[in-house]
Amino acid sequence: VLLRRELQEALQHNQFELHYQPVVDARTGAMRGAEALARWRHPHKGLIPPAAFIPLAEQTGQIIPLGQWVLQQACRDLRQLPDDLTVAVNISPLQFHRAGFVEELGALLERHGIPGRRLELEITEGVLMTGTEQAIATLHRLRRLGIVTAIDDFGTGFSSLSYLRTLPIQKIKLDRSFIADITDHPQSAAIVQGVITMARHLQLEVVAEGIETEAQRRDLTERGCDRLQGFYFSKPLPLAEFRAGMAHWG
Ligand code: G
Ligand code: G
Ligand code: MN
Ligand code: NA
Repeated sequence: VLLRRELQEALQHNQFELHYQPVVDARTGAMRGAEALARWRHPHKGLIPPAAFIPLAEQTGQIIPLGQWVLQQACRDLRQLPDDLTVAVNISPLQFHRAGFVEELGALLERHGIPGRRLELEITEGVLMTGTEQAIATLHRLRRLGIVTAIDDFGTGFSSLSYLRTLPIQKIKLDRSFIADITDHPQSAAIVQGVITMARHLQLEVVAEGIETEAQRRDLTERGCDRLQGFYFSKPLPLAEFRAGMAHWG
């Protein structure tokens, strides 16, 4: 088991890395951005995926310094990426609701000379279940920095859809569980089509995650999905490999 102390040491000894997974334009296949995903390069256990340490970091509050490191590293990496490419970063509820979050982020962008439009934040529906008024204010302030906000894992939470009317968000990321059985289960296909249609009327961009096959790529494109992400295009890669692969993704 991973301990709080191990996580503390990992933060002190710089054992975290960001890997990047391309997000492509559904119609043209051209890469438009990437999602940054945290990895822990453990000295004995090898590469540890976020599912094994993010929940612990959230329980202990260590997600705050870890989240700050992630945002800082994303800004450093953005300087090595083309100006028209956006990077999406996952933000935990604790981070999002913390006082000073927007100010710190604004200062970070300024320090690195990164325009806000190059950064996207992925938040989960859970973020919106508490302190809605404050969440709306935070989203507006992020927007004023030019930052785009996406609802991640859309469709897996328990919150009401009514928040889509009131929240200043710009994107929906359809959870990969829907994509996985779209070709076998008409129910999943119906949900996906419903979300895409609704999003279009609300002028929200839709990203489908977990695209693994050509059939899924075609299906989601025909249904009007804007952006696609998944192993079919590429798994998440270390920055150097991601940059090397860029030419290939158009
Ligand atoms: O890369 P992988 O599919 O194993 O990621 C699993 C989950 O971990 C993702 O769904 C993502 O939400 C979460 N995750 C990855 N990187 C980060 C991060 O930097 N911060 C937070 N809060 N969550 C992350
Ligand atoms: O929860 P979130 O959507 O932020 O996390 C994305 C996670 O999904 C990453 O951990 C990444 O490794 C994983 N992932 C990305 N593409 C695919 C895919 O095509 N199939 C599956 N099963 N997982 C994927
Ligand atoms: Mn995500
Ligand atoms: Na997701």
